[in-house]
Amino acid sequence: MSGAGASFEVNFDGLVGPTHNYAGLAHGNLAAAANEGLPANPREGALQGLAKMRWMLRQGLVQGVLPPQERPHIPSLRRMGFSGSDEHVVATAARANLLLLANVSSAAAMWTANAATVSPSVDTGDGRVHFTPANMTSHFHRAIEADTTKRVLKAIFADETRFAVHEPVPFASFGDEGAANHCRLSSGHGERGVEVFVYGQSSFAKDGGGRFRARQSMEACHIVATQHELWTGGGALLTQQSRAAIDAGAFHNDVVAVSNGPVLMFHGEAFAEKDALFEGLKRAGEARGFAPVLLEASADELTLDEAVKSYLFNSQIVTLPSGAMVLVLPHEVEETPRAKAFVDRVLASNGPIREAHYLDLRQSMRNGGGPACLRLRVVLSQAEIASLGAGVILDEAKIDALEAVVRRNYRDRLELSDLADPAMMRESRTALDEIGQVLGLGAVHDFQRA
Ligand code: SUG
Repeated sequence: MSGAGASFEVNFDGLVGPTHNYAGLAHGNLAAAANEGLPANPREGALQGLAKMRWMLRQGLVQGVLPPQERPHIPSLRRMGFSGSDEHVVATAARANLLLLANVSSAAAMWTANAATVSPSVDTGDGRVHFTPANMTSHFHRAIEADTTKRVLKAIFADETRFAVHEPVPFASFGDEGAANHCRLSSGHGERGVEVFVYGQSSFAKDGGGRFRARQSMEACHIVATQHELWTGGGALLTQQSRAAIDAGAFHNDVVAVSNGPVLMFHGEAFAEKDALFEGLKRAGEARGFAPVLLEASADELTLDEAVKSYLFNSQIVTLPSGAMVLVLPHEVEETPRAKAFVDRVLASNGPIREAHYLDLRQSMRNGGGPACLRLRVVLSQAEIASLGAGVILDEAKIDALEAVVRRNYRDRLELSDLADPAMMRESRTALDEIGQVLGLGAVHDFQRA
């Protein structure tokens, strides 16, 4: 909460979907590639995510949730020419190409850091909270998220006097992966901030030039910053991810950097032009009354490989009601001695981060999704929270109800071949209907609107 007029950072975590599986679909994502073909446990994944949400709630934070999406995504298969009953569509797609069915069955919408880029009302030209749903055009299994994401955001942030939910960035070549490549620094959540957009490369670059392709385009960053009306007063900075980071498996910048308030915690090799970024942050901070707190892990202290393996920087830094900050990290950091040593050094340094909390998110982590991937940050004033169009802000009873839905409807083992089971589609729809009822969401999924 900031001093001037209560504002809250609300984390909207994505609920893991009933079809969570390991199909190895994501390029440049080392965990997803390494775990391809492993049986998944969607029930455990969803319960791990809900335990994280409950922990946040119990710290006195405002915690939200976004629903899973309809998977398998029948409308995508129909657009490809599959026809007949929904069951027939799934069966014929499975016979034609099981990998295609895996793509339209991915539960990847759970990583809501890729749902949208969000600019709080204090930062924007028209004083509304702006959202641009990510187009996710780098991967087919993720590009099919954008339409439903937009619908869900419009249902929740429905009041157009307070919220602007834009169209996703147009033109597939301008890849936009949302808040995973966006940091915001400010003195407090409710104070005007500087928004840092981190791109992999320009869509017009002649040469991709590396092991993995960059997912976030420079042009998409420009478009989002422009439609969010951030440029006035230097409210946005664009900076490039280093090629070394992308090639080490940092497919999103949130694998190597995380911010909160005036703090930026990052790996020394995360950015292509670190000094220029620091200079820009310093100037922006001077104009906004804060000095950036830069917490850097040097390459000597921790290699990029260790950073990617442990997911140290895919942690959340949250400000408790007391004003102290807590690092929320995956267990894998505790199990990586040099990553843990960095955390201990940060805690001992007497800076703003006072505590570390380690969580078990292994189901999501095996697909390259740590604590930070699972949440979309939305800074909201009390009045903005009061105006939300659905019951997506959690309390203990809602978490209990969501856990019950998961226990009732989610499988505890899922392999690729199970996706062809027509019962899977029906179970998934029942779960989504029940989740929608708990959250008062209305008909946001295609199957509910038919
Ligand atoms: O896009 N994994 C996701 C992980 C996204 C993590 N998000 C952030 N870093 N914010 C991705 O790479 C794997 C799904 C599969 O392979 O089945 C996947 O899509």
